[in-house]
Amino acid sequence: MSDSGPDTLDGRELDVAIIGAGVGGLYALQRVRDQLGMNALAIDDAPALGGTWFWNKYPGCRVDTESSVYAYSFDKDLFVDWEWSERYALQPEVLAYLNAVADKHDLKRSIVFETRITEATWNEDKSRWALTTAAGDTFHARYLIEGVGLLSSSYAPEFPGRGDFRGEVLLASKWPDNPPDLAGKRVGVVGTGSTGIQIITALAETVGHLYVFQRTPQWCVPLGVGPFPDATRRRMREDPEGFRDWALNTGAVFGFVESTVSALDVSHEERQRVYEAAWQKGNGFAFMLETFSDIVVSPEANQTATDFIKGKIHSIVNDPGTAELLTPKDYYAKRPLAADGYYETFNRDNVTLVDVKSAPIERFSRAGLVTATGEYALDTLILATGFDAITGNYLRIETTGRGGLRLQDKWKEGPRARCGMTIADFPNLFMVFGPFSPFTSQPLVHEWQIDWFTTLVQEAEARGGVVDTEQSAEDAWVATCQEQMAGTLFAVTDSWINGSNIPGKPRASMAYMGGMAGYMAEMNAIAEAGYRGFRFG
Ligand code: NA7
Repeated sequence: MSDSGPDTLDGRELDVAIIGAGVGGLYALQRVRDQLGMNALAIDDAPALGGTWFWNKYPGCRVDTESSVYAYSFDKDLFVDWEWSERYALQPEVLAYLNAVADKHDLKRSIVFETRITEATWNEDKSRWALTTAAGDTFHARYLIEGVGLLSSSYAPEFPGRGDFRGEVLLASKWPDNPPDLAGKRVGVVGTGSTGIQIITALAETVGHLYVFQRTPQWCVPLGVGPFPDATRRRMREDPEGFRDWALNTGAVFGFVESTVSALDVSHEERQRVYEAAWQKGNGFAFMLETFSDIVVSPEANQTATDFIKGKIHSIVNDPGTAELLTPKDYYAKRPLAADGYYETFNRDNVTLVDVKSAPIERFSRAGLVTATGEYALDTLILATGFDAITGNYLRIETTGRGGLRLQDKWKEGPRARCGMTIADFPNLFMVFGPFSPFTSQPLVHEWQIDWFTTLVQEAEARGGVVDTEQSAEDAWVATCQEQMAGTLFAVTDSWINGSNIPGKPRASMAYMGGMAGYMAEMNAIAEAGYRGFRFG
């Protein structure tokens, strides 16, 4: 338990319990404790705050969303005065920012660290949640906010023979505080998603030899790392609220305005010009969404983008066989990747691309990793194998709502929730960026959702102290999201977005694809209609 948080949770009666002290949990705490004057605590199993930014401190870890929109706006002074040094902040800078927010608002005294919530049970008679920790403490809260993270429940495949391996195995998403010095070592990386490509580009120059174990290649563009742009800083300082409102109304809130032009409505030359400019500028989300409007919905438009990136791969990578292995065969419709110099890395003599699609990883050996066709001697193996995304951390808490309904049963075939925030039959429970939230970057949207559902909490306080979601309203929200997702190529392209990265996980639609402006309009309409689809009392 932290020095600054309370000594014990056992027996405590709270207005609000917040699970998680990451980007979502921290603002939720400030909002309910300081703005609404409620008795609240946040609980996190990490020894310090930051959530995903606490755990993910692997080499090269940085945001690949513009830093300008990777911040809270509720504290206008910090929003404009925080001096982001880079356009895409490195992990230590993001963590420093979150600590600065927490220090300024004295949040740490209300956070209980190194404590895992294992059970949450709704008590119908007392209209409150009973929460149990891994240590066996029980406490109660009238409202429960879960800021448990979209991409925080780590996934690591279990290759047989782990005990035989004499080297070290590191999980990127649980990077140790005192990592081994990898300079000059033989290092393997399994996984070539957003995490893997950051590690690969960060380590290639310093390690002795890097083995990249790639199962499925992904389309990758440069990121365009550089200093924080002065023009953006000026815009934020001149009109912070205007900047925030602009960002929230840009579509997916990544710091640029989404295109409204079809890739198929312009000439081949114009397309190449637009793609080349986007490549030079960098940023995966921008390459996917700022260039043309239909890359993620039209197979033909998608192919214009993939033809361009394919051309880049083959012009950059010297060995044609390696270039071919690095070229994806599926749509450009996963969470887009961006890293400077990624493809160039494979021209280095000390980097070997190992295709583990055609020759899967079989087991560890004493010396390293064994695939169907060979053994690779390693000092260190890094697993960048992703997350049980979106639903994973909710389902790790044994959660029981009205009438003994278990969340684990309700979500057996995939999540069911309304507005990305509430779940029918789980009263007074609010998720920060839960399933069926908008497909956007996160901090500003977390803040927006927290403001919205805590205003609903105030409404509940005035109307009996309990609010639940009507089943029909939840069904309608899920149906809308399913319909939106079915119109995109994300639905048919394997990735964590639809759950297909985790063996045995049901493939499902889990996001609202109508853009942040559409989402805000729907949420505002619900509130203005007296919280249509919610039951009070
Ligand atoms: P991702 O994007 O889910 O990538 C995980 C990678 O790990 C991907 O290349 C997987 O290959 C690979 N993987 C997983 N299991 C295996 C096995 N058994 N063998 C070989 N390769 C494997 O996770 P990230 O952490 O990179 O990124 C997730 C999000 O975190 C990201 O979007 C950011 O927003 C933060 P596959 O494609 O499944 O063949």
